[in-house]
Amino acid sequence: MSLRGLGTEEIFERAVAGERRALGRVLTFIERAGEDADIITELSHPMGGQAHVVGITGAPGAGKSTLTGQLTRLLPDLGLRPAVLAVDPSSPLTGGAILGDRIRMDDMAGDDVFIRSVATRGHAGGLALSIPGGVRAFDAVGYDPVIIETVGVGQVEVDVVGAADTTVVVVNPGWGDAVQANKAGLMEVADIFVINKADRPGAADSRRDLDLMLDLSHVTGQERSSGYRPPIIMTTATEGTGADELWDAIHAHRGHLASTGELDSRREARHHYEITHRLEQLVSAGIVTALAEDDGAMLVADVAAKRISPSQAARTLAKRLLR
Ligand SMILES: Nc1nc2c(ncn2[C@@H]2O[C@H](COP(=O)(O)OP(=O)(O)O)[C@@H](O)[C@H]2O)c(=O)[nH]1
Ligand SMILES: [Mg+2]
Repeated sequence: MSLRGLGTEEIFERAVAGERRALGRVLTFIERAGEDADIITELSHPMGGQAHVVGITGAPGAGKSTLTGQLTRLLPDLGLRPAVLAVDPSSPLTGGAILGDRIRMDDMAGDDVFIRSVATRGHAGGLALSIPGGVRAFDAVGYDPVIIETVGVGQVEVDVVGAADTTVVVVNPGWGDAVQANKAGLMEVADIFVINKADRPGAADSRRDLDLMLDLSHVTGQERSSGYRPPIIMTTATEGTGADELWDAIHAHRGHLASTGELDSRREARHHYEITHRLEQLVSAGIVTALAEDDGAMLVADVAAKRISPSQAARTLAKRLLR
């Protein structure tokens, strides 16, 4: 059925009713970050909070997409409806290649699975807002779990994926990978480690190295406080080996979160994070406006003429902004 002529609310309702094309449109609204996105946020927020949000991160080529593909193949058999938000720096704005090549994509186009590729370039609202928005939409529509796949580079990506309920860090055989992950701040956010490409030489060594790293105090803060130690799962994603074990570990982590009350605190952190970014956006927009207005321009002239200092000008504008 066509969506033409429908309002944002109606499109959202159709998405909730299970219309895939409507959900696709809802996700586009969120990415464009306009008025429609705000309406979707209002509608979807009260309905969310059900889905288990799983972040999967790691270097490009580590096998995140292949592994995610295996999970989406596995989960419907367990009665689950997984959705994937793949944050893909190589993807064009139109969301071209999803999870690698077309064959794999078609393979997974079942009704119980929804996969969305989000390009990082030309992103109006910024990933810091569109990822939580996309997760909320999937959640409201009844997908569970919601998997976020991101390359673990850049602060926003680490923040977003670290704010998932469960964060999976994927590395490959070879010590260098674990060191890179550590540098990128991924060790601290990992709830589960995956050594993918376990079919390659050195997988057992990597496991031992990772274990040693986990023994180091700076990454075991979490363990000390709650008795949880991130497990290390070996996978060969191209063959599907280990995907079921990974899901078991994700599921077990969810149980741990629920029993310790950490699920609530993680979600609180997520809200905190999103509110912060929304606030930053509002304030930035306010700054642009304030400076463009007449008295803003006058303050700039005053600074140029040395009647006031730049900090005085900024304080004056801040007072007006926060009024
Ligand atoms: N040998 C081997 N290759 C793999 C494995 N998993 C993924 N690959 C290959 O690694 C490449 C990158 O995989 P991809 O899932 O796109 O990685 P991503 O960038 O982390 O999403 C692809 O050519 C995959 O076929 C694995 O377990 N073993
Ligand atoms: Mg990928």
